[in-house]
Amino acid sequence: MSEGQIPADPYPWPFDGDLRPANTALIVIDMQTDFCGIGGYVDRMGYDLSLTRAPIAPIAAVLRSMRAKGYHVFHTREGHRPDLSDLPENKRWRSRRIGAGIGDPGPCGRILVRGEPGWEIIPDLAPAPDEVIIDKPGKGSFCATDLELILRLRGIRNIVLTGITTDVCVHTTMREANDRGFECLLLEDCCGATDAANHAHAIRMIKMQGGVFGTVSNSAEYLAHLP
Ligand code: C5J
Repeated sequence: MSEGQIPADPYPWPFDGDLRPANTALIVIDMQTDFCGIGGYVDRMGYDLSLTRAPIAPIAAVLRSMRAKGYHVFHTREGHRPDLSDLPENKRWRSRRIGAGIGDPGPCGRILVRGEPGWEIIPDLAPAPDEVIIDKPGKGSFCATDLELILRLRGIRNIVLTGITTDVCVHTTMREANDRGFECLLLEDCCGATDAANHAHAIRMIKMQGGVFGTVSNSAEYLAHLP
């Protein structure tokens, strides 16, 4: 491992040691009430909220440090237009089938609809005024958004992935970013899934083939070595 690299598995990150605030962004994925709050989408589906709330404190620590050091920070929100014109029929049908219909009313407003209380990012991780917010209709953060354009315009090459859920929106985003040539690091305690085994398997998948989508570290190692 050289100066300027983060200890990670299966390789220290970034691969070439070029880690600077100017070329590196933190992405905080979908830390919305719908995914980790009482009465939100994940709660309505009956999953254990402690799993998707576990990354809140580690993400807050990473956010504090990266903000202080001048790194780029991005946030994403999964959600649909109020008229649901960007909601695929099969996505709605599947969600209704399990009692958490996207677009339907719930305790936090209409589920996964832009502008509703459940769709908001939780106050603990509220974006700062100068941070980029990407609204996405799907699981990946690059699909039908301007994320790639903004990353390229800013000269960002390294991406640190955090948020929920590890196996769905975080993994999809990491795969999309990797295919576009971005150098990806996932912080495992800064992510959570609706199922603990799926979280573990999603982490394991990244480490295959020498780091098939990037590499994996944790917030303590990351913060101890972040220049
Ligand atoms: C899901 C997400 N799991 N943010 N969305 O539907 O991972």
